[in-house]
Amino acid sequence: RDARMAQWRQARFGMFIHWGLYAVPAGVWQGKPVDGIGEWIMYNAKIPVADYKKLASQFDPTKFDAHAWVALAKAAGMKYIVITAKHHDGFAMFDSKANPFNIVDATPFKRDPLRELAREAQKQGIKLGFYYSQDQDWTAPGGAALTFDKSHDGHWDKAQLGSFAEYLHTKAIPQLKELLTNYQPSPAIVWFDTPTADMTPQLASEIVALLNQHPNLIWNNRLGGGYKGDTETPEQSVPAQGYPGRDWETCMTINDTWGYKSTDTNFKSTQELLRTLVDVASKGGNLLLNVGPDAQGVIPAPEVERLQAIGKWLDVNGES
Ligand code: FUL
Repeated sequence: RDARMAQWRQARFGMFIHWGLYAVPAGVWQGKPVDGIGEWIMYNAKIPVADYKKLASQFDPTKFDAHAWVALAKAAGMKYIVITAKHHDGFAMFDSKANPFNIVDATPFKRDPLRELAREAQKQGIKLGFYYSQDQDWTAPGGAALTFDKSHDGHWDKAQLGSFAEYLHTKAIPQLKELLTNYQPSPAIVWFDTPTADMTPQLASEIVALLNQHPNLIWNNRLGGGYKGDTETPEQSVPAQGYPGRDWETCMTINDTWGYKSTDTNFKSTQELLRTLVDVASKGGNLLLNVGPDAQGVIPAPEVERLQAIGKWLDVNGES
């Protein structure tokens, strides 16, 4: 475990990328701003599955440039990147044979950004990991939807109903296999998210069996089914004492959203971000700082500026 974690522990600073179909509505649905984080728009506006799926035909991020994204991460002093391969909306940002709701089959763009990023990450010498929403999936029958209110099970469209085990066996596990085997190099990290009670120890163990075929793989504590994974994942905060005896990574947004939202301009200052980075590093953790590219494939300029400024500061004051 120590050998596997050594590089991750030294990394200190990584780039989180939340990029998906939600960048198309960008926080606005039917002309009205929707409260909450951008990548949750389908849930918060209770968008019917069929309507949400139609967004794919409008998603053509021709300004996406894997070289530029990786170069930006490097310029910021980041040592790894974790990108959303599939978020809770169920849309795969990669070439998937397991399910047609993906960027290659369902959009005019037709390219696989994860493949392009994997190639660039290798060229530029930086690690790449994939975020995968294994439990919530709002467009696949049987996929979970978090319940914040106990009077219903979280779903809002009949098309979402089905067996969770079947969803796992026909979509999530096959797609995880694709992510673990179709990319060169294979991902360094799988970042799971929002486990619900649907993920029983038995079902989770099927995923763990798959993960165990990749002995160098690092995965976080959000799989569910009682598994603790390799890393703790405090969100939007730095734990006062760190996590003695555990590896940990604070993930944080630069503004208030993970996925692009046109109306969110509440950007933290470079100074505040640097303080957070130093705070995290001094307590032995990593900082996974998020960017939210838009529907053209462009990382918002205020985010780029801050990352470049952080990199300049690290060049003068950092360790490496
Ligand atoms: C959360 C998710 O629900 C958010 O959308 C985001 O991906 C964050 C990093 O994890 O719990």
